[in-house]
Amino acid sequence: MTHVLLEKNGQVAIATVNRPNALNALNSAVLDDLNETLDAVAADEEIRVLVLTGAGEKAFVAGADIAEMSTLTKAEAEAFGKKGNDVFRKLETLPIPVIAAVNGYALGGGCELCMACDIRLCSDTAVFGQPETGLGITPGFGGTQRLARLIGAGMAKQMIYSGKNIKADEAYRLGLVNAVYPKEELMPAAQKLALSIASNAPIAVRACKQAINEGLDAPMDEAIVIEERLFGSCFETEDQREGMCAFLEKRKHEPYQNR
Ligand code: DAK
Repeated sequence: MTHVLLEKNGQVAIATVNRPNALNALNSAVLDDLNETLDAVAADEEIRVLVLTGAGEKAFVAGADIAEMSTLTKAEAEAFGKKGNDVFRKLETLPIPVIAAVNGYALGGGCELCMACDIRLCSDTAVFGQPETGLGITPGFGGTQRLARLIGAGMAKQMIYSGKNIKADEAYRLGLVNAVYPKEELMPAAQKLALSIASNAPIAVRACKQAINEGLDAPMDEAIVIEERLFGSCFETEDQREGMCAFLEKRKHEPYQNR
């Protein structure tokens, strides 16, 4: 895989979209490599948190590849949209948390990519936007759905209809990102957060991700049942027993074993 680099530091892995000459634009080859990377991460039981970022100085991901898209037929465009949506959905439902470290432009498919992650941190140089209507198309990798869920329909419609980009401070104000850092502090901050998540019980973290994701799409009466089921699934695990015994015995818990 050349278009996505995967680096593993113990329980935290960093995946870097690596096509800096095209500002990491997503073509079919990048989507294929991202798909393979996610499969590899999901299969590696040691990895507890994934950080996703972009190569180079300017961009997280500057969108789907406009050159590749420009000549697509309707049928090919639908297939391309499905390919991207399948990969983004795999990312969104990966059984571990994913932190997007948005280190520059996150436009179109790039904004959509970071929205499929659990948590977004960004550099003060980051720029977000859904410029598709200016290109004669709609967002195609989930932008019309995830942006409205994250920042509300009113602001999502304004961003998508106008195609206007927003800077990091505005993205923070809207709740699109959780925090903004000076460029050089972004990756250390993402890794620090990743380590703190990785130190918690993986079965519980995974259950929380599933409960939040599935519950958001369900009516409250059903959502609360999803939570009850996942809450129950943590019990009788080694990590639940150790976590609670450690509290009662007033000691620090042993490292969690994912069992
Ligand atoms: N696609 C292809 N190449 C791109 C690119 C992109 N999205 N963004 C940048 N590049 C390439 C540039 O063409 C340039 O290549 P060379 O000319 O050097 O060969 C190189 O990256 C450096 O870019 P610039 O020279 O333009 O760099 P600047 O710093 O001057 O400008 C910029 C940076 C980010 C403001 C500018 O590159 C830009 O505006 N880029 C396009 C941003 C954009 O519009 N992104 C949204 C793309 S549309 C769907 C599926 C998916 C989608 C929609 C529908 N279905 C199937 C339904 C998704 C759509 C999108 O993401």
